[in-house]
Amino acid sequence: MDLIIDGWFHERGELWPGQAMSLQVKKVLYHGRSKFQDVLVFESTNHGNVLVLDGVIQVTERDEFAYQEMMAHIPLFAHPNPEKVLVIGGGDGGILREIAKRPGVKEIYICEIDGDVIEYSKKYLPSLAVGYDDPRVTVKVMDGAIFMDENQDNFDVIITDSSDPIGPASVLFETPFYNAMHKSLRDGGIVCTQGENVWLHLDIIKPLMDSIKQTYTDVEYAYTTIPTYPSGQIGFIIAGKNSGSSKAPRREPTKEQVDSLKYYSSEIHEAAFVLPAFAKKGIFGA
Ligand code: JFQ
Repeated sequence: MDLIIDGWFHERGELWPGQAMSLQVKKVLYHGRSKFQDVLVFESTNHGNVLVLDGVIQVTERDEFAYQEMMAHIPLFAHPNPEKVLVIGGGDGGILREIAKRPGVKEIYICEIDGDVIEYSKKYLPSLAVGYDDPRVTVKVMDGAIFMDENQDNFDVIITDSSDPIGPASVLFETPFYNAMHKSLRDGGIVCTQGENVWLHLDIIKPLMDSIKQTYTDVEYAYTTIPTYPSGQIGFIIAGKNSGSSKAPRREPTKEQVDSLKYYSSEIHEAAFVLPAFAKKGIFGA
């Protein structure tokens, strides 16, 4: 399928039938195949540089902060004292950039399976890949499940910044992966994972959340708004290992952090868990 027609990139996908996000292309910066997927990076007319994997928009420079900030700071501000953090996926580095804003964090690990995503993000998405420059970061180009198996009882927060459940990331939406994260968490730890969209994917979200309730103590759902993801929003599954609820932040951002944040605030942390009635019913029942 042609991704770019008449100078416009169209994001068509099995997971959002009958709709497509389109962005106008100024210049293709890279297009090739990694060991795992099709990788496209283009400069858009109005959204900065854009990373696309297997035809699906991963980030645009214009709105990526709405996702990365919320995905990182909801679990980090919900946890009383996160010192050791693991990121699975997230090869663009944006989540690392956000975690690095927290001085209390001592060690940050990232497991990205596709080294090409890291390489091309460093080249074309420097404002995200700056996350790799933090000295607390250790990079593992490997399968996150294997790394977690080798590192049990180890992390305060695990963030799974994955692509959609079609292709290389599909295992990340299954119960065994959540069991592996649970084993790799310290007591009191929190996981935050890419949780798709309530307009499109209640059939994926509900059974997954129901099943992980058998392992995790606190299973909650929050969302952010982001114009270039399907239907303009994306959710997060947030689950704890005896953490208590993550709905209220346990600390406020410092003045310096507030200055560096464009989307996250203590107010929006709490608001993000308030779901429209249909979504609340669809995920948690009546
Ligand atoms: C950004 N760091 C990773 N994650 C992007 N449909 C996903 C990409 C595909 C989308 C949902 C989010």
